[in-house]
Amino acid sequence: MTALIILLILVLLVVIVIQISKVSELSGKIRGEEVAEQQANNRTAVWMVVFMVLFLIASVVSAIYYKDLMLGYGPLGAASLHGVQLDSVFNVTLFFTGIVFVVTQFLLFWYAYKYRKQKGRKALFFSHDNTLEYVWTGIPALVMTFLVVKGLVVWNEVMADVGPDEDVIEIEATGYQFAWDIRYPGPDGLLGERDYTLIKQGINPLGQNWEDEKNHDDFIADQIYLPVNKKVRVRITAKDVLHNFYLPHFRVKMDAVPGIPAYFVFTPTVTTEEFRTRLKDNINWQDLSDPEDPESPAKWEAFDYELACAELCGIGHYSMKKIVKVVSQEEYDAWLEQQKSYYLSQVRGKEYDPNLGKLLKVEIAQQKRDFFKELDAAMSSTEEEDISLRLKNINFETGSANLTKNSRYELDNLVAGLTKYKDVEIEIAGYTDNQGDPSSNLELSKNRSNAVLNYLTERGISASRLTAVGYGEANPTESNDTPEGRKMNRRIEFKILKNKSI
Ligand SMILES: [Cu+2]
Repeated sequence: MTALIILLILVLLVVIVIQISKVSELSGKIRGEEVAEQQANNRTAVWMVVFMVLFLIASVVSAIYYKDLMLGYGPLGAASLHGVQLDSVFNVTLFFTGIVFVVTQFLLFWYAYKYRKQKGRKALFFSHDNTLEYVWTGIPALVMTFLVVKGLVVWNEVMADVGPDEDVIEIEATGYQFAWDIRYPGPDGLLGERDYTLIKQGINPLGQNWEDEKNHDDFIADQIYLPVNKKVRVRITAKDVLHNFYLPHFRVKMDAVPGIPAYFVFTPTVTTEEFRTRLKDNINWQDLSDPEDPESPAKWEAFDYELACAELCGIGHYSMKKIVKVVSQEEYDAWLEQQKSYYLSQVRGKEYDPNLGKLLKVEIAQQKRDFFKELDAAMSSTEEEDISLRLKNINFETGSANLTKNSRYELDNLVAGLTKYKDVEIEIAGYTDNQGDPSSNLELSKNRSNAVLNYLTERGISASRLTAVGYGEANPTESNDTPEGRKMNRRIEFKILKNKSI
């Protein structure tokens, strides 16, 4: 409705101007052409000055009015270390160009007024003036040099790569029509190799080389999580066409070009929560985040940093948005803990897994983490009873007490555990399933727990802290009717003898 009214007013204004010019044309004919022309010139000249004043006032007022909605001003100050510098470069440039803007606009309209055509006035012939040439070449050259040098200094700082030993989180953003895949390096802190020929939709979307160990713990995150005040290096790539990795609040912007590696290093300095507090008292952020829903939170409460694609890359371009969360180191660590390696959750054990049958470093590390998680929990528990823990990754050759090669990692975890808690005494308990003769099962379980005991004593654990017991078919944890259940029942446990420890 408002737009319609404005349109009508504009149409009416045009009609009025046409009518006035018709009237002055007619009056001109009556009064004589020359006088009429002089009057028209005077009128136009005055309008020029009026327009200049209104135009300059509108420029300044609108800039002040919209200040808080523009990046770099009010609550939208930079949320990264280098962003503050970039904003200052923009402000310095705006200061000089602002002066030039006001002066040139003033002169343009003022001269149009002053030198309007008047009877008897002749134009001055002016061919050349050296001083003027010096002034209007020299001053802009000086100002430009200053701006360029200042800009270059900041550019070199902003675009500097990380040093070899710097503490940095490296992540990778791959743009494609129409989303971003954000890859994190996992606990090893290193991103694995990629090869575009390995890309397979649904199986290996990024073309990660699964024979590269660094890939085994990499994960693809659905949001960008970053700890505050920690340097981040983003590898920026694209799979199909040109995209642009744009984090407006952090002043990060870089083209993502297929086949050309690019990067951006930045340090977020304001957490999402802190940024919301910045917006809390600002008038532009008080409306409902969803105008249709009166229960929805205010805009400032619903605020999130976001990643956008700043390249018109196709019809779904607008949907290339991802939420960015900047959190404390503790929250970041907790989030990391929950993320699942793409390889281990989607590829491991499938027919296209090139590492079938191999125990991987990442799995050994996981075994260790799991082992200590359980052991530490058991040791800090206030439970008076003895606590039994299953050694999940110890296996024997079929029907014998020979430990398989890969069992050594779990055994080494146990050695480390007993070294960490040096006052603990344990019982090593061997169990079998119910297949075969019960007495030979009992014998086998005894031999197996003894094999574990021997391994421990060979690695310096005092035999006085260890007891090996074979329980045979006793105490099944699962039904012996299924192969899976029997597999679970064939096991080695160790019991922390609470009452004997100090
Ligand atoms: Cu895009």
